[in-house]
Amino acid sequence: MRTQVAIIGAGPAGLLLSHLLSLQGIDSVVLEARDRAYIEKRVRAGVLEHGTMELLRETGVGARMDAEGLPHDGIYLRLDGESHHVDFAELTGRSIKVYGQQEVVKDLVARRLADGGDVRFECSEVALHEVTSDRPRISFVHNGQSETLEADWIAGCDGFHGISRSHVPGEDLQRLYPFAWLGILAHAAPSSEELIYAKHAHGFALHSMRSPTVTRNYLQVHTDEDLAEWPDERIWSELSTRLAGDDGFHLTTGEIFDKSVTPMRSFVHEPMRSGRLLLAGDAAHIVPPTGAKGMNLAIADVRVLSHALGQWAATGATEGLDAYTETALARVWRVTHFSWWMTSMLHRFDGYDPASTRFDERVQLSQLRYTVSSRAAMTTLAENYVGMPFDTGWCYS
Ligand code: RFL
Ligand code: PHB
Repeated sequence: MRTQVAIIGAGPAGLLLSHLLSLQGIDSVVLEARDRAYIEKRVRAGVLEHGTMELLRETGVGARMDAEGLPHDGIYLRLDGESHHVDFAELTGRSIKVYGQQEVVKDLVARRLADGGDVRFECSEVALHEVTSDRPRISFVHNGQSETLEADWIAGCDGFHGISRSHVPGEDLQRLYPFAWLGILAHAAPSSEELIYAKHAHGFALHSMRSPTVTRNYLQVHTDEDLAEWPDERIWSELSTRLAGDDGFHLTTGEIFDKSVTPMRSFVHEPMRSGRLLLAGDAAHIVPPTGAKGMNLAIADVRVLSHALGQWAATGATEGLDAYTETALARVWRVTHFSWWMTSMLHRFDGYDPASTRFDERVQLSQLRYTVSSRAAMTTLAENYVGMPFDTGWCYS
């Protein structure tokens, strides 16, 4: 079996790459380890940047997002109960949308299959061969049969725990954080029009949503937190305490139908290419979720990659592919800094040295007070949150 671009992983990165390639007449095959129902139910990101929305719309996969996604013009930052609105629309002229990652995945799978795309679920024993030669291959097992897929290029879109990154020699740069997020989904109406990012003496909390009847909330917890110690009443009580505000905020509760603990990490692998293997999305980098950036960054990578592959398919030129690592990493590091900054500003850090911990708390508080009181600082937050534009050298347009 042969294709132009073999794609490993049917997450947002792999599926969107396959779609963007097909719009340029480039053939691809997507190999996914899980089944379709699993990837369409996996609960993860919820916030789409301005540029992500535009890209989905421009390429014909934004209709349901526009009909069902929740438009947001800003966020609230809460500082021990004191509320501050960051008005994205006024500060940047741009906004965001709350639309679950699994909905984006559903829309992309439906479109690939409607267009006759080749997406193979439940592939096992996926292995890469000779990625630095002109004839890279992937071997895998599908429906009990051993198969080989030859390609001109391989896109490793297989997430943080995938196999592709190990075939790209280079450097892992990372920062671990001494806390995790306990996330819940509940049948309860959102208690605020906008997302609330709260810094509280007990730790960080985030109030988000998925629809007019479903809320998504997060609590900062220890990295080794045992979910069994978090019965529903304790979660609601802790959320109410940390999210409480001076604006009469009242947290609506309801049945919790999903609970998980996610460790926090910043990670970048450099470079993002070896020979004919190109990494995109979480396969190459991850950010802590405080800036709502991971899926948006995965999408930004494949936007660059699809243009580079389009140039190669049309003319045989590899300038775009040769520049892929450098072009993609410029945005990766901007987003990595922003996510680290939001995380550092809003979480409780318990250090070993009490004097240093108190020092860090004062600096953190000063940073947060400056951010909510200076228009310049608030604009910095806003323009990064809605996403840096693609037309100013971040990406080919
Ligand atoms: P994915 O989504 O992990 O997809 C990778 C796919 O590859 C498959 N796979 C393999 N397939 C074949 N062979 C193998 N050997 C394979 N190994 C793995 C996997 O089954 C999977 O289907 O990576 P991708 O496409 O790069 O997308 C990245 C995003 O999923 C991720 O960055 C976001 O979810 C991060 N994130 C957020 N991002 C945002 O932009 N906004 C947010 O609001 C946001 N909130 C979050 C988040 C992530 C969270 N968690 C759970 C990590 C909130 C949370 C709690
Ligand atoms: C979410 O709704 O899941 C969400 C929102 C904002 C974040 C992270 C996650 O920063």
